[in-house]
Amino acid sequence: MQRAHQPAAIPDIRLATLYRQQCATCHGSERLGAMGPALLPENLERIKPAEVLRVIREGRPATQMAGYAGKLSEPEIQGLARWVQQPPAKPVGWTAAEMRASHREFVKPDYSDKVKPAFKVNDPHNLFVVVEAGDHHVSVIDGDTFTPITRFQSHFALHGGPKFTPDGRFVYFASRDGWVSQYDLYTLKKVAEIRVGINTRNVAVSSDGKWVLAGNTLPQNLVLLDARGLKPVRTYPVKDREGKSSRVSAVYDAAPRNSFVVALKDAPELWSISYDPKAEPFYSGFVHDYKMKEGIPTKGFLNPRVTPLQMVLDDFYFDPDYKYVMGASRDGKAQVISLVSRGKVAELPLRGMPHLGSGITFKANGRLYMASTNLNTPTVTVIDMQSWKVAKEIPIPGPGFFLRSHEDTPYAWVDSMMSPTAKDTISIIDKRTLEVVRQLRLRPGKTNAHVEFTRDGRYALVSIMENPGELVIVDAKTFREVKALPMSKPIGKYNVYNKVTRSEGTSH
Ligand code: DHE
Repeated sequence: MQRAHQPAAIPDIRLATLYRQQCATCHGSERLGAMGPALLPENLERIKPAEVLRVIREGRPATQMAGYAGKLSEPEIQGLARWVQQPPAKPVGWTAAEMRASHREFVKPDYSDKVKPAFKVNDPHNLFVVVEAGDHHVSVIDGDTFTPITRFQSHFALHGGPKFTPDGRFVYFASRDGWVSQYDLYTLKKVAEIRVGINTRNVAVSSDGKWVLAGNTLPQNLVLLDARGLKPVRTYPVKDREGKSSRVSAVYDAAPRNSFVVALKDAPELWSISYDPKAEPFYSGFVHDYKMKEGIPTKGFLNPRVTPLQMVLDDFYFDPDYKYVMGASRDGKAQVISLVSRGKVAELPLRGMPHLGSGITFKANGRLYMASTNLNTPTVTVIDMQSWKVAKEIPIPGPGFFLRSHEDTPYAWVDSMMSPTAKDTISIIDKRTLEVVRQLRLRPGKTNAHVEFTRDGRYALVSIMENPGELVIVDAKTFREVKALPMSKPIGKYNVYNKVTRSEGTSH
């Protein structure tokens, strides 16, 4: 049988040279990223191999990334696409010196509370920050008039919710490849940025507005930054009680407890780091290489305190007082942990793959409930937070990712974006009856997902997560569309007031 002619594969050594010649200026000589994103397997794992190939061949619109079709041969393009998805010959790291060298302060803002927004806006607390993943931009939208105020380029692939200072003036973004940026919503200027790692999970901002904590998976550490200008203050290697390194799953701000909470991906531990200067000292019971020894009293302020867990739990939801945390493991087991007694208080009988991180709380019929989506089961699970029992599994047309509500609406809105057939459906749940009362398909066939309410709960903003996509504004009482703004794959949108007041219907 005659074989079709296959061009000979290009040897790695030639691909490494091609990379140096064609890609290193923007993506860094060690593939750690520079003006362009890092090109390492960890950074590319969320991009389909066919998409990597397409971007090298055709470029990425609205960025500096030009297409190489015509400049490189097809086997060279295919070889490079394969090569950047392989681990590098030498393991990569990110040193403290590299982090410090990446730090840039663009402006020195006047931090006094005399400063007011430099543009016309009725209510600076009703601004929305919209993360547009299609072309890596952020839009700021006036939540009273639904008009765009500004749009600026972000780092590549922001992930997680932007976090705000308590006054709502400064917002912080984290990119998957380690950049943390501070932006001033009053002057509409980027204040500072720093690259804290090669792979970052997310950031949290302390409720006193003084600290930003970033959690990394590469290197496996936490980086504490000064919230005013993002200078690094301290790096915490993430090692468990046996000294074994762990990736960070996420960092959270437990405002009522004046502390950060850190979820670990590889160790059965939960960490709290108090940012209260008057925090009580504690016996660390915690050994690692930054000056803490087992059993030695440790200053409470800015030192990690470990809560041992029975299993690795890495997706969390907190009760409104941050006394309890509900945690889920990768294989779907879930428990309630007390942050006060630092131990397990209940098992949660959940099915599938609960997405506690998307949870909301609400009061109905005299009970406090928590509800969250499930990444592989077409239900919203409602948990009674007094008994820690499942109150109801509400069926929706497909597994959902994001769930949202607001104190001033009786409804919770959930997408089914994990389902190829129902990704265009938003289900509206009545919080009083725990029934789906309405379904919206704002743009049939397209991903309709991630809802956030205006400050007063009167309107819901829904992403059409496509490129080109839209931000659709819907009247939360009549469910009628009132306006749509063109956007480039808007992933998440965040209302300043709902975030800084920790609305029970949104993420914190
Ligand atoms: Fe996220 C938040 C983890 C995939 C969009 N995501 C978070 C948070 C965590 C998390 C821990 C809370 C951090 C915060 O807001 O500070 N996400 C994970 C994963 O482990 C997962 C499943 C796989 C991964 O590769 O990380 C994952 N996330 C996604 C996506 O595929 C999404 C849909 C698109 C994208 O851009 O990556 C996505 N995640 C988001 C968004 C938030 C988020 C929009 C903020 C939600 C909010 O409304 O606050």
